[in-house]
Amino acid sequence: MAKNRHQSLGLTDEQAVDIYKHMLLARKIDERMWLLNRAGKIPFVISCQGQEASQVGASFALDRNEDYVAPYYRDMGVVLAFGMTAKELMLSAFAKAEDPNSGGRQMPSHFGQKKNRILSQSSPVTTQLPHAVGVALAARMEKKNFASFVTLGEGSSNQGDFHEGLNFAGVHKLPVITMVENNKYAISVPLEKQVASSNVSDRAQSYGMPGVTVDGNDPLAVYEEVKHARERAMNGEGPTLIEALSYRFTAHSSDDDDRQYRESAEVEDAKKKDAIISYAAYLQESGILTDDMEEEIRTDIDATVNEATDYAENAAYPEPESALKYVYEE
Ligand SMILES: Cc1ncc(C[n+]2csc(CCOP(=O)(O)OP(=O)(O)O)c2C)c(N)n1
Ligand SMILES: [Mg+2]
Repeated sequence: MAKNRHQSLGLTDEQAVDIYKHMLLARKIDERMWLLNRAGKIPFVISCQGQEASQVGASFALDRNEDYVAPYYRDMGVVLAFGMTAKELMLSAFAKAEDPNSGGRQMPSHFGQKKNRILSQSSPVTTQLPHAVGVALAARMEKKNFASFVTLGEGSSNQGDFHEGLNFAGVHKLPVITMVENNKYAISVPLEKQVASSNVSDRAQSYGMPGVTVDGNDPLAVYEEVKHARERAMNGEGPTLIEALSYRFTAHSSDDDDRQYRESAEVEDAKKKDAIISYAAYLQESGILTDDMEEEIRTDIDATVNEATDYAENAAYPEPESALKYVYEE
């Protein structure tokens, strides 16, 4: 990576380091969740590991005080950047009453937080896409200046909702940005058995919008594309489809054994391109991250993750009767 690229993209040194802090925080929370799961303390993990650069790079290109996001289950980097805290994520993992996503009712990683404009998602993949298109339609109808941003996996781009949502967005030129996080697998199904076209972004053409494929391990490259897409959206030029290429470092979830369908050598190879390492090196080479700063960042993040874990572990469960809440009008 060429030095000081962030400056030519309009990012301050502080913002460039902040991107790194968010990526690392997401990674560290995720790693802790796996330990808690294996220790029998939390029931389920579905990881962001390997996708943090795409998620955080994209989020920093949005207006994090105005735009709406419809994330999918791996998007810990997106929801952290939009204001959800480590503590809130842990409360969700432990299914505690204070979990802002669902009060401990939903599976973990089914994000939703009104105050941070994070749309609640349901389990059938890609249902969030038409929702995000609807939010963009609302922006148009109410003449408001915000964009809506939606993410999904590449396997999920084969669902009907993808076609219906993007076609509608294209016809009406709505301010919605779709980012497909292509991590090469849909559970056990490799990319070549999911998608017949060379790139998922090739599909944009049939919806009358630009489609780009970007290196999802490079947060600045993703930032640049999403920023451009947001400018288009705000100028009334309509939607954009972005495909961010990365790799899923963990098994699909804590209930999956990926040794059944991929070689560990392939995983190890992908980890050589880990954005946490390459982006830290970029910041070091640009002279804006020193060893001392890195040490301080890691110490702070460790403390944040420890505090969040302890708080959530000791927090109260919801009352059993509360499971009946919000089923009918309430
Ligand atoms: C409509 C629907 N079909 C199947 C599932 C089960 N399922 C959950 S995640 C997943 C794989 C999705 O793969 P991809 O879109 O590539 O996202 P990734 O998990 O790789 O990030 C499947 C099949 C589901 N949740 N919803
Ligand atoms: Mg995938």
